Amino acid sequence: MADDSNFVPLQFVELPESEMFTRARLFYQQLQGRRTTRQFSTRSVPRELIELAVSSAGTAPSGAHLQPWTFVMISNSELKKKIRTAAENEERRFYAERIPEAWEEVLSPLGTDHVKEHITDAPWIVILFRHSQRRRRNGEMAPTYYSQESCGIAAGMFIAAIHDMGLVCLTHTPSPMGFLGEILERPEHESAMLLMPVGYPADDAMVPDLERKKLSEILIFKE
Ligand code: IYR
Repeated sequence: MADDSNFVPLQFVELPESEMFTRARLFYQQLQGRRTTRQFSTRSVPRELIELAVSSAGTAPSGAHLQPWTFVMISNSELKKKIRTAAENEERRFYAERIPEAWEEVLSPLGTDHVKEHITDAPWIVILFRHSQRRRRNGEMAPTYYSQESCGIAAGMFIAAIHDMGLVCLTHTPSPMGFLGEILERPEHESAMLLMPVGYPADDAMVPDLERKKLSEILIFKE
């Protein structure tokens, strides 16, 4: 058992149940309005807004509290162009040669292709790097734990924060994305996991007419 001196009292504020219901409904309603967007306006967005979303993401729980993530925020046009070119080169091969039939079956209704305008249109590109290892104070490398889960949770919190502040984002996964670590000069133990353009949607942005699964399809009760 850890030494008590490592612990502080939990700052828990209990809410009346009626307020819990009100908040829970509002939160759901707010998230229900989120849509992944592929067409971005070039309109600028203050850097501090995106920094706040990264701060929110950084509150995510993580395996052994190792916080195995680095977020790289890019607004530099030259760098965005370089990343877009590299992503499109990979994606061109993916769509033309590598895409398995079963994958094409579920992707074609979404109308995606190798052209990635969002990388240069969006004012900010946020790239989430997952740490597969950590560096000890003495410089030695040691494992991280549940880094996929931890980064997945952090990404979800980032996406929710972006939506909540009234902006949109796309969870883009150029495949493979090793080029991002090279271009952004990240250390070997960090691998790019998500590339997220963030900003305002284009005036004529369209999204697929999707339906979300009903609660009864995603939830099983054992009472
Ligand atoms: N990485 C490709 C393909 C792609 C894969 C999935 I799964 C998507 O939901 C959407 C696209 C691309 O970004 O186009």
